[in-house]
Amino acid sequence: KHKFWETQPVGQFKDIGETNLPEGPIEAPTPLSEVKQEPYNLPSAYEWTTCDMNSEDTCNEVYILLKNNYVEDDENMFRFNYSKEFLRWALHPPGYYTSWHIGVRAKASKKLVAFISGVPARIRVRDEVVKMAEINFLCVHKKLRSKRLAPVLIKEVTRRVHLENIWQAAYTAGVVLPTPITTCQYWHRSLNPKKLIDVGFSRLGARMTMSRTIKLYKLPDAPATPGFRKMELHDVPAVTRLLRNYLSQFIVAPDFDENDVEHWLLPTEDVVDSFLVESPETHEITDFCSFYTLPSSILGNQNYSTLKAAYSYYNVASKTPLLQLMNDALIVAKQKDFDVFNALDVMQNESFLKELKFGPGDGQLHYYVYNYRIRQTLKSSELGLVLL
Ligand code: MYA
Ligand code: JJ1
Repeated sequence: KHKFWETQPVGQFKDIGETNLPEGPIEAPTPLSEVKQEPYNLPSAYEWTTCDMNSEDTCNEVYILLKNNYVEDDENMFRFNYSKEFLRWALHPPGYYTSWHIGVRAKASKKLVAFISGVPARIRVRDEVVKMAEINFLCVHKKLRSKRLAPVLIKEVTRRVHLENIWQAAYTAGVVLPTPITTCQYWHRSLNPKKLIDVGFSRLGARMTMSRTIKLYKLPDAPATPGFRKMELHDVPAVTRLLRNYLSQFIVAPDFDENDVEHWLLPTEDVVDSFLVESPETHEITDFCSFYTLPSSILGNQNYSTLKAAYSYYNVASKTPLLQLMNDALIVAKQKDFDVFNALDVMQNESFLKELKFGPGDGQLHYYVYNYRIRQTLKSSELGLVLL
């Protein structure tokens, strides 16, 4: 059934329940001299290109490919529209490799027709920190689908990751592949219910009017927690301590150092927002919340072309109740004109989703690791990792 994935070092469906298999790498690393030195073959009309995202033109080509061909919901009403600034941020964390930003062009026109990317990350699985690649933005142009190009892209990024002596990877997908380490549910909190209903993102509930719905989702004008403010550069050490301590309770989570926190969590306009609570008395940093900006194109609506969505990222509540902290996150997201606030049921998110009027979406997100066996499927609340 999975002609490609059956050949790869990933958990296979037939092994589910085989609790005796050891946790850890499925295949041992090979000497670097044994890693294939040449790129995999593409159909003869296509060629490999390495995408330098610092180049305005290249970044624009990747942006346009994804804008027109990336992930849609199951009814093809919305398509992710990652901004250029977001893509540059997502692909340039500390220690990134330009060689892992891989495109395919049509030889004749030089048009970019496919893409896949990786970035390096240290991911902790129970008590082991594993160097991995996070694979994202796999995309094949709509006109080139179902020609088995995706396996070639995946093999090529695998080869280039191996050349850097890295042998594991983490990735997410909306489709079921062999085999998820966990499956997460998307939840949505309406901030602009009228627009969400007008574009078909949500529906008027039974026995609900528009004005009752607007009232239901109303939020205060300003955050409630004293000392709630935007994160700044000088907060990086304190946020790193808070976050490392918090993430230590999850079975799979990133091993963030200060450089990672500066890159991934320091606010970047229209890309990532982070807030914290600084105790007005002690000036201690006690709580933290963050979300990233990922708009979706609205396909075929007369009145609107973009849905502005915030996605919950990493949140830590050590003094403020998590419910109150996330309510403040909703308030600042509303102030910033987001239409919807999305979250997965990872970490402790279940504790606030229903009370803060999130509703379950029709999408799920499956998490995977490549070449690393995890003994049992995790609960989504045991996962401390959010990929973009
Ligand atoms: S997830 C986002 C993926 N992108 C989209 O959904 C955008 C819209 N769709 C497309 O662009 C195409 O439909 C894609 C497939 C490119 C997805 N992950 O070429 P094909 C398998 C992995 O004929 P197409 C993200 O970015 C499928 O099961 N495999 O199909 C993370 C089949 O294999 P098998 C997938 O539809 C990506 C084969 O591809 C996915 O033209 C992580 C068919 O190929 C998917 N999302 O193209 C990648 N969808 O027969 C893995 C389909 O075996 C990274 N397939 O079932 C692994 C780690 C690598 C690094 C390792 C380092 C050590
Ligand atoms: O956004 C999603 N679903 C929305 C829109 C559904 C439109 C019709 N299909 C949804 N809306 C309901 C909201 C409602 C608000 C009031 C309270 C009740 C709920 O459910 C879904 C997630 O739910 N998104 C997708 O399907 C996009 C793809 C998700 C897989 C992503 C794979 C990414 C790979 C990255 O590497």
